Amino acid sequence: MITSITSHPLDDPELFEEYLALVGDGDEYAATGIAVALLDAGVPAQRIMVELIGGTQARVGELWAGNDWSIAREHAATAVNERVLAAVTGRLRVSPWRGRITLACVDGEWHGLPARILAETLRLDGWRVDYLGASVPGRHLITHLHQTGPDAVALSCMIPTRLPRAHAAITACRAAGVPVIAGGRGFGPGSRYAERLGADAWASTAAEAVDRLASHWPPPPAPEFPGSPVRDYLAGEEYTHLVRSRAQLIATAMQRLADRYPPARDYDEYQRESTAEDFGHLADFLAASLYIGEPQVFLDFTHWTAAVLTARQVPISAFRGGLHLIRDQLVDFPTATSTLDQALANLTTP
Ligand code: B12
Repeated sequence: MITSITSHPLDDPELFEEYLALVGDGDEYAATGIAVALLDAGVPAQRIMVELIGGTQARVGELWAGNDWSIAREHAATAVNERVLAAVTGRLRVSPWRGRITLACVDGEWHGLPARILAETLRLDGWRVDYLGASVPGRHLITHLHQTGPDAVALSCMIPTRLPRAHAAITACRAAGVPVIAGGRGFGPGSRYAERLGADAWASTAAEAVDRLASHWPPPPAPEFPGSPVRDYLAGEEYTHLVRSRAQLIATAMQRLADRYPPARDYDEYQRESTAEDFGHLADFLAASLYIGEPQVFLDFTHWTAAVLTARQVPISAFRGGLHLIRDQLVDFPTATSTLDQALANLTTP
């Protein structure tokens, strides 16, 4: 338990370290104690949710990626943060006066906590929020809109592989007459991807979303309404081929694996399963980068994967071999090939 709360407690790195240690230890009660003490000391709830809970959660991800924490410890920490968030928001009562927002994670998107933080932040700002949670299939989202008639849909996407589904959801919401604000790391570092997929607005954090929605909402309809902007690369030929041949691509890569990377001959069942899963991630990130027309989506993924593998003493040659096995099957597809070449070139520099 913290001993004292200074006038600007969230500027104190020690407080974050203490909270992180409790979360990492699964100590839900003590972690909640810190958050509630901050609230009682007058720290705005929005800052507790975004900076303390959200900031710690991002640190948890780094600790897992660096192989300092196991997946189990990461899951336990996430569960504690979810409980602390519930404890903080359970102490707040704000009557909605602004309007109604539907908040959903894109189909196949399981990162529910960032969206939950956003939901609670919007509630504090006077919105009535229907939080639909993780992985909401597009058609159910649209049914919900028809039943509730919200002023906005807030759509969360934390991994770029879900961007094609985000596009479908954005298009359907706008066709139903409800403007969409998009957000989450999957939409990239700026508003570019969100604009490309036809969203009416974008914000990088919950705090920014509050500001964006509080003024000039709804936005004037974009000129392309009701459809989303038609671009060559969205669902272009290369993307369509990759998605259709995904299963075959992975199966062939698995068959050729031991020739390209001989230690794979001794892989046990679990290792083979994980490798097939990794090929699936490769294919999905490549497909997303083709869909959105941004090789950087794939390059970020390979850069991050290389760091994760290195932290676990997996030789980078195994990863290079995997990239070649996918590339060899896509030689007729120039954008895919050049993206894979860039990724391979980047891997030479540790
Ligand atoms: C916890 C976690 C999980 C948990 C999620 C549990 C839960 N209930 O949320 C589980 C275990 C399910 C998970 C699974 C996976 N994860 Co994960 N996960 C994380 C982790 C550690 C934390 C996420 C989080 O809560 N962050 C804290 C929040 C507060 O961060 P934030 O982005 O700042 O949030 C703000 C904004 O995004 C914004 N925002 C969010 N939504 C919206 C919506 C709107 C409309 C607006 C305006 C704003 C907005 O507001 C938020 C608050 O300010 C991150 C690491 C990280 N650094 O974030 C990885 C991370 C997101 N995961 C990642 C990956 C790869 C995966 C998996 C593919 C792993 C795997 N191999 O299976 C799967 C994919 C599952 C899926 N299909 O969704 C990668 C994504 C990589 C990439 N290139 O995009 C990350 C970044 C890890 C990494 N690289 O270090 N994960």
